[in-house]
Amino acid sequence: MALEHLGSSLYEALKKVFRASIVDEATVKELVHDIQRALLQADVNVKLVLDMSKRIEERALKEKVPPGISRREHLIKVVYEELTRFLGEKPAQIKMDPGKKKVIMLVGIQGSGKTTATAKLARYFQKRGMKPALICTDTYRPGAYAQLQQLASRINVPIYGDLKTKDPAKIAFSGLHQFADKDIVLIDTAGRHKEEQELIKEMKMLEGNIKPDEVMLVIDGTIGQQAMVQAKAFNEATPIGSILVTKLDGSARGGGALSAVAATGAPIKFIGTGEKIEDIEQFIPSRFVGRLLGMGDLETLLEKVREAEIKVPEKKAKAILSGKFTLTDMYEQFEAMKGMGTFRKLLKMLPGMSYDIPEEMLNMAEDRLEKWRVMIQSMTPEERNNPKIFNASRVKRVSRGSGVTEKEVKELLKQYSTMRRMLKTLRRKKKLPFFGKGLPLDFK
Ligand SMILES: Nc1nc2c(ncn2[C@@H]2O[C@H](COP(=O)(O)OP(=O)(O)O)[C@@H](O)[C@H]2O)c(=O)[nH]1
Ligand SMILES: [Mg+2]
Repeated sequence: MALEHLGSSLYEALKKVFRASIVDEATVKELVHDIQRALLQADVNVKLVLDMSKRIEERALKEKVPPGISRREHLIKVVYEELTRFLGEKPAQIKMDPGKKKVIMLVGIQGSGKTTATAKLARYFQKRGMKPALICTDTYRPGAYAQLQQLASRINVPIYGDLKTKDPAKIAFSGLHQFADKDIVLIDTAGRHKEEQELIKEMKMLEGNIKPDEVMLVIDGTIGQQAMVQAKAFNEATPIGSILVTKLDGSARGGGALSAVAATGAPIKFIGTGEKIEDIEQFIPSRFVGRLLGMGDLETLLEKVREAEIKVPEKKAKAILSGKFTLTDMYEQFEAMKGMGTFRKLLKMLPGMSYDIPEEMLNMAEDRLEKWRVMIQSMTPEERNNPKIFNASRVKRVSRGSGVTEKEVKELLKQYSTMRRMLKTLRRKKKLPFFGKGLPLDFK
């Protein structure tokens, strides 16, 4: 799924922020760069990309971080907000007046997905307890009525059509008359025009005749940035217009279409995400962004960041990097790994993403942690800070004091010196190193 691809590259970018040892200007710049690349790959307009990334950078670097949230959380929040703003701030709703029938007419060029969308919408409203009905006014394409009829029968929704007349307005009138008792009537139209101007003209003519409550333009999401032209013309031509962007499942250009439409200010109300009748959803920018990033809303996202964030004071991180690494530090690192369970779950939420934390590392951390805690507690502060002083009698004492074998104490000390050695070799790197097989040492 194309948008999923955009989502996973955006999430890859954020993951770096989750894992950076410190969040500084370089982190922000790298993130902005990664986001730019992800959006450009999804065919989003260059100017839009630059505008948005500039805003992210400015806000992340200049805004005062509110008390109670970390710089890291603030950065994620800024990204989330700017992505949401970029896709249109408020969700556009279909307003239903109780007791009053709603008539929605769907227009769009041939193949954009009108007929499918008509049935999808019927299903959408049916599921929400309303009584929908369909009218097919496509007298142009052979088989148009049969296509809609087939979809309608699958969801058990009544349909009106008339194969004997070529007059779409006449069909619509008869259908509306027949469906007087329905909550919502969806009118499918013929869309033979490749030309936007012609399409808009015909839409206006039909609209003038039928007088629907709402005209919904169906735009094929695979056309990428070109969607802008249609959305703009439409938005200018009709004050009661809304937009449904289809095929956001199959296209590498989905991000382009969506952002192009959003940029025109035309309200996107629904998106189509597959060929099946159920593959439709209301377009709620903030939720959509959350899903793109693999998380629900901003709060859930921040919660995840907090879970992933382990507070290792910067001073301490620096001390470790400069070569001071004690048993206490090591213990804290493994304690920190306990939080990895949630972090791992989070990473797995995005389909198609595999982030492999070796299973044995996690298990080891959890199983042994308790023992290590006891062993380290049985040590003197001097031993903890300078494990080099351990000799046979000290090992024996700790083993007795903590109820483990001497072998286990030695193992702990061996783990410690292995980690210490690794840290030494990685000392010059800016970020805190990884140990084991790709297990981050910390997430601060
Ligand atoms: N993958 C995918 N295909 C879609 C979607 N919406 C419509 N289609 C397909 O696009 C083609 C044209 O759809 P149709 O509804 O007949 O378009 P119309 O000519 O505008 O009425 C059909 O093969 C549909 O199955 C969508 O959201 N995702
Ligand atoms: Mg059709």
